[in-house]
Amino acid sequence: MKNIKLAVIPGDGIGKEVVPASLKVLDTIADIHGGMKFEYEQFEYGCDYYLKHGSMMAPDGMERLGQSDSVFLGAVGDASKVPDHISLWGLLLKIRREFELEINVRPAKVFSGIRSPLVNPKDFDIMVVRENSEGEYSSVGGRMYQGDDEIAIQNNVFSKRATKQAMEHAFRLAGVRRGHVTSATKSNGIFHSMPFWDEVFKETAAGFEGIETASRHIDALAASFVTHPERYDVVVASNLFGDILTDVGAAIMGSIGIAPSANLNLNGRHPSMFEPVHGSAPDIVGRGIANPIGQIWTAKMLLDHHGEEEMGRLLLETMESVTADGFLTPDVGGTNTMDEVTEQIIGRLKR
Ligand code: GGG
Repeated sequence: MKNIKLAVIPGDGIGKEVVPASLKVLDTIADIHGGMKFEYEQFEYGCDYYLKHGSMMAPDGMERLGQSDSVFLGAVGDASKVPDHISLWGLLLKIRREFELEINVRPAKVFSGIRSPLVNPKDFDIMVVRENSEGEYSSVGGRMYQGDDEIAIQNNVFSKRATKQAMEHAFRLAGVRRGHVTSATKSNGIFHSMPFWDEVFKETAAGFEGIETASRHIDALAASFVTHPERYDVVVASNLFGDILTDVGAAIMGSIGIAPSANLNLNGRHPSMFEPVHGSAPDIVGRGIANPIGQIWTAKMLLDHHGEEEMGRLLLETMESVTADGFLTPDVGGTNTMDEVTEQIIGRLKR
C-alpha cells in the first residue's frame, strides 16, 4: 500500500471549507485506486492561531510540516484580524522560502460549461511557471523619515541560480507540451533586473534545442492573454509578474475560484506544497458557496507529483464533466453550493 502523508493547513476563510471538501475527493480517489492511502495531519495555523499565540504557526511548525510527504494548503490571510503582509510572510511565504519551493506552477484553461470572456475559450491552455522565492517579493529595503517626507525603498532580488532554475523548468514543461516558452519581461522600464532576466532567458534557451521562444513585456503580455491566447503555451515569469498574470489567467478561466497551483521543491530536501491561487475570500465565508474546483484541481496536481498521473487525469476529466453538465457555484454563474459540486465530483468518480 502506498501511503502519502499530507500536512493539511486549511488556513483562513474559505480555506476551512474547500480543504475538507477536497480531502473527501482525495479519499474517494484512494478508494478507487485501491493501492494508495492518504494520511492527514491537520495544522490549525492561520490568522486565528496568530490572535491566540502571536505568530502564524508554532515554533516547531516547520519541523513538523517537514515530516510530511507534501503540504496541502487552503488560503492565508484575513486583514480584519492580521495585516496581510504579516500573515503572508508568517505562513505562506515562510513555507515557500524555508522549504525551498522555488517554482510555482500554475496551469490555466477554460473548462467546458464555464463562461469565459474569450471568443474562443479552447484557445486558452497555458502553464505559467513563476519564480517563487525572490524577485519583487523581497524583505530588503526600508522606510525613512516621517510625514510628507517619508520614503519607502524596496529592493528586488534576482539571482542567476533561481532565475535559471525557473526558466529551465519552463523549458522542460514546454518539451512535453506544445514546445513554446514565452518570457515575461519589462526590460524597457526596469533598468537592472529585467535586462538580467532577458540575458538569463537567452542563455537558458540555448540549452534547449527545438523549443521556440518569445519575450514580451508584461503589460503587453497580460493584454495579449485576452486578445491572442493561442500564442501561449508555457510562460515563465518573475514572482510578482507571475502572480499578476495568473490572476488574469483565472479571470479568463471564469473565476479565480478555479485556478490551482503547485509550489515545487526540486532538491528533494523538503516537501512540496499545493495550494489554489485564490485567497481566503472573507466576503463569502460561511455561505457554502465557495468554488471547490481550485482546491480539487490542486489535489490533482498533488496526485501527479506523487506519480499518480492516471488518477490525476481521471479527476480532471471528472471535474470538467461536472462543469459541462452545469453544476456550477455562483462565482461562475451557477446556483449550486460547494457541497453539491463536490458531491457531483465524488459521485461520478465512484461510477
Ligand atoms: N491559496 C493561498 C493563498 O491564500 N494565497 C493568497 C495570496 O495572497 N497569495 C499570494 C501569492 O501567491 O504570492
